[in-house]
Amino acid sequence: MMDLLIKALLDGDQAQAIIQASKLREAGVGRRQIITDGVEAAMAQLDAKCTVEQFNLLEIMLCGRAATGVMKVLYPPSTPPPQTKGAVVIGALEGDVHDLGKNIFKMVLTAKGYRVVDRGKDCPVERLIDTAEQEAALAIGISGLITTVIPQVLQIKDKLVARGLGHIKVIAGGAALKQTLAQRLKVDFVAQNAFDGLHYLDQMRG
Ligand code: B12
Repeated sequence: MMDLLIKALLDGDQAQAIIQASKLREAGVGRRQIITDGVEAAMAQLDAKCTVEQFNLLEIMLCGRAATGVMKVLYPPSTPPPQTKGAVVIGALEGDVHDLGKNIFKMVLTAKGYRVVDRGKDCPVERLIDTAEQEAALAIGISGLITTVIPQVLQIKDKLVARGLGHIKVIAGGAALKQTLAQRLKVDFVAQNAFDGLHYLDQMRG
C-alpha cells in the first residue's frame, strides 16, 4: 500500500494520494511511518529524477500539492489539541521558497500541543527574532532547503544573544541543513526529521 501512495505522490495525483493515505491509516499504519516511508521517500525519488537538466517545475508542484493533501489526512486542521506546551516560531529564510517540510513540522508540533507561529517562507531573520520575542517563544525552527540560506542561519544565535534572547533555542531542519553539525551552523540542534525536532523540544521542556 505504501508503494501505491508513493506512486500517487510521484504522479502528482492528489485524489489518489489521499485515498492511499486514508487506507494506510485505516490499516493502522502510524503517521510517522506514512511521512517517513511515504511522503519523504516519494520526494527523495523525485529529487533523483530532477537532475539539473530536467527540473520539471510543474511536476514538482503537483507532487507537493499531493503531499499537502496527504498531510491534511494525517493531521486534520479542524481538530487541534489544546496548546499547552509553549510557542515555537518557524519559517524558511529569505530566498528559500520551499515549505513542505516546514508545514509538516508545524502539523507535528501542533498535534503534540505546541503553539506554532508560522512566519512562512522567504522570511528575514529579524522577523523571526521579533516574532520569537513577542510570542515569548521557547524556540525558533528554521527550515532550510537551499544551501544559500546558510549564511543567514549562522547569524541567528548571535543576533538573539545580542538582544538578550539567548535562552531561545534555535533548531534547524531540512535537506540543506541536516547534514551539518549544530556547532557548525551555530544552532542548538539539527533535526534529521520533524519528529526528531519534536523530541528535542519535549526533552528541553523536561
Ligand atoms: C519540492 C521541491 C521544490 C518545490 C517546492 C514546493 C514547496 N511548496 O515546498 C519547487 C518546485 C517550488 C522548488 C523550487 C526550487 N527548487 Co526545489 N526542491 C524540491 C525537492 C524535490 C523536494 C523538497 C521537499 O519538499 N521535500 C520533502 C519534505 C517533506 O522534506 P524536507 O523539506 O526535508 O522536510 C522534512 C525534514 O527535513 C524536516 N524538516 C524540514 N524543515 C524542518 C525544520 C525544522 C525546524 C525541523 C525540526 C524539521 C524540519 O521535516 C520534514 C519531515 O520530516 C528538493 C529535493 C530535496 N532533496 O530536498 C528540491 C531542492 C531543495 N530544490 C532545489 C532548487 C535548486 C530549487 C530551485 C532554485 C530550482 C530552480 N532552478 O528554479 C527553485 C527555487 C527555490 C527557492 N528559491 O527556494 C535544490 C537545492 C539545491 C541546493 N543545494 O541548494 C534541491 C535540493 C534539488 C536539487 N537536488 O537540486 N523545489
